[in-house]
Amino acid sequence: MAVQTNSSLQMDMGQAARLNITDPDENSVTILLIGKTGTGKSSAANICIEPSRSQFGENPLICEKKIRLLRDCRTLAVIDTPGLFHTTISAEEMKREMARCVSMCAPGPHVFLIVIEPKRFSREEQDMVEIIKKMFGDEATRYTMVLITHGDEMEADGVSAEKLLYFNPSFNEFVSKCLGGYHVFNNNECNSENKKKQVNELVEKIDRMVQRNGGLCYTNDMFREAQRANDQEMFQMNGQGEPIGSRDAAERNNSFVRAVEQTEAVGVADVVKGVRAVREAWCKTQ
Ligand SMILES: Nc1nc2c(ncn2[C@@H]2O[C@H](COP(=O)(O)OP(=O)(O)OP(=O)(O)O)[C@@H](O)[C@H]2O)c(=O)[nH]1
Ligand SMILES: [Mg+2]
Repeated sequence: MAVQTNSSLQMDMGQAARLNITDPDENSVTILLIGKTGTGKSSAANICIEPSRSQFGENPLICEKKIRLLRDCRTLAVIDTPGLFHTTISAEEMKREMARCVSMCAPGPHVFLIVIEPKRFSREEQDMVEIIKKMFGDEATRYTMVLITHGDEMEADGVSAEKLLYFNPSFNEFVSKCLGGYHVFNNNECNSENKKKQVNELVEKIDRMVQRNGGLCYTNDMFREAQRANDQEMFQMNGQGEPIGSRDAAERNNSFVRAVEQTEAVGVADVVKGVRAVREAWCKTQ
């Protein structure tokens, strides 16, 4: 039975139990997609997850997580986030969604996949690595990778990623800060074999990066704390696989989520400050 919780965590509960997804570190790959509005995060998430009934991106203002099985029997968990610098979401809503996103990633993501539409690469994106550091801690940069979308348009224009890196020094500088390198996606790809190929290649690159990082996902105390809310939600399902209001209880008992609620509202344009405030408030509770 597929379950939709109020945090948009969707999965097949029977399958999840069989796959032992509560031990995500060894048996799964967790991708956190992050980036500016409209860069292709949800489209890329859909390619990764091979949507059947439901799709990422129906509500662009919430974090969503979906899980699928990889060919080597590991699970691939994909977390899509609202666009940073979104103008229609309030700072409070953004903070809550980022807290949910952290909780969905627990014990931590294997990759912070920064999604870039090359034609719209801007100053804001150049700062993205700093944003990730402020949100998740300095070490997180070792787990960052750039996902360049609109590979179809690049191909039509005869522009390769290598050319972009060669002719655009600020893009080059940005990519070199992401220690996992880059990968190109054509989210408009219709051929299912080609879709699978680009996902398999992405997962291979993530695996190589994780190996370089000692074979573990990125985690820190913040992610571990957030996992408690997630675990409580998972365990407190009723017999039909439906949550029993447990998310609320888990959130009330979770210092990370409480910290989110205690931070002061910030301007919508300054999402970074908002998420940083969440982190600092959480640190004070420790
Ligand atoms: N041609 C082409 N169009 C793409 C590609 N990826 C995304 N798009 C288009 O770009 C638009 C935005 O894509 P989304 O996947 O919704 O972007 P997003 O980052 O999830 O947007 P927000 O959730 O609003 O932040 C859509 O019209 C997509 O069809 C791509 O690789 N090639
Ligand atoms: Mg989206």
